[in-house]
Amino acid sequence: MPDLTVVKDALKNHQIELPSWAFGNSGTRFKVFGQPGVPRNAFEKAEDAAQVHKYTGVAPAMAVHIPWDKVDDYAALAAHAKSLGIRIGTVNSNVFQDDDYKLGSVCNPDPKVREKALAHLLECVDIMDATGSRDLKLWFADGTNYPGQDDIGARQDRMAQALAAVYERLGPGQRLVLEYKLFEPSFYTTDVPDWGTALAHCQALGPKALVVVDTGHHAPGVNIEFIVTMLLRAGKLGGFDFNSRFYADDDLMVGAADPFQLFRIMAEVVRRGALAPSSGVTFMLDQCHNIEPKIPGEIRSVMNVQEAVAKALLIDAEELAAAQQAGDVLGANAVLMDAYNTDVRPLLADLREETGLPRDPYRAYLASGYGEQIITNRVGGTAAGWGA
Ligand code: RM4
Ligand code: MN
Repeated sequence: MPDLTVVKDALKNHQIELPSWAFGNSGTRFKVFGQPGVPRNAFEKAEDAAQVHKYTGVAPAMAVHIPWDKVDDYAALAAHAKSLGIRIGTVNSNVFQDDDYKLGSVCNPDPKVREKALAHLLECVDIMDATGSRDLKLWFADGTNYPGQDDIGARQDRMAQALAAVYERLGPGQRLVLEYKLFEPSFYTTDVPDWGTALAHCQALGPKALVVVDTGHHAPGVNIEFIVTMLLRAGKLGGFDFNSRFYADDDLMVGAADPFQLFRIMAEVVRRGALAPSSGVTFMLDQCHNIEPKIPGEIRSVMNVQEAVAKALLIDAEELAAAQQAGDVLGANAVLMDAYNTDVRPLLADLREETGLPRDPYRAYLASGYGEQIITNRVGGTAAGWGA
């Protein structure tokens, strides 16, 4: 049995980063169902994120998305977050919502468009300087829809050039993290479709370039924990964008579709000592709450991650190694399944109580009245949303 004090300490130190966009209105290309009380700007999003941290104690950072979270004074935003007991985390760039990007951003055949996209990425690094953020997250919608539409290799050269310029601009302690996604919005080629492509670019750049695994960005059946292991072995896992997918890039709550997959991923993370913040792996959520209430949706997601982490920490590593060495196929599998089938909710509730947190963050938040308060207070202005 793993030492319970070690398990509890690991759980206490584990941190989960929240996406600002999860607090704003979002939807599908069919309809955005607006909700009352949603934040109208990045400052109010930080207030909502702070609520999630208040009740869970493990979510002290909020990632921002530029320009969705554009403000006049980023240092003031960081100070506001600090006053609420959280910090501004990863800065996510957006080079996919401008008419100029119809044929791509940094891979666009037109050098003027490439310059514009690069200028935005560099502006994001300026923002990191002001907010004290470590990571710039890059996700590109770049790709083509038809064979022959553009030169596949030339697009890779343009990508490499832009990445190198961003890399050059990074300050000490700053990193770029590159996200891949197999398809959408382009359907014939995507310029960074998989972890191999992302890794190849990051390896060419150097130690401050790492790969992000968004759990929703894979084809059905892909063994994500294998990818995680490969990236950890290479020292190139920058972080996660957690969510659940039933079909494609659904951005549904992490742990909803396949909690067992989440456990298997976390088992590899724990196995390779990458859980602690000092490992440099960011555990971020990348979700949209289209029909469910947003703050409770984030709290539930944080709890789902914690449950997977707790189960992963409960794997008896010694027993597992012994079974593996002995070639005991079923015995090794049983060690894993014993941990997965443990009900860790009482353990997590006890741990929260010990650290002065409510045993059930979800219910405690609902009972707090904050949800009703924001509906009353946030009248007027334009609700923030990603404009689907
Ligand atoms: C992308 C990707 C990015 C996110 C955008 C909104 O599919 O997952 O991480 O910033 O969506
Ligand atoms: Mn993502």
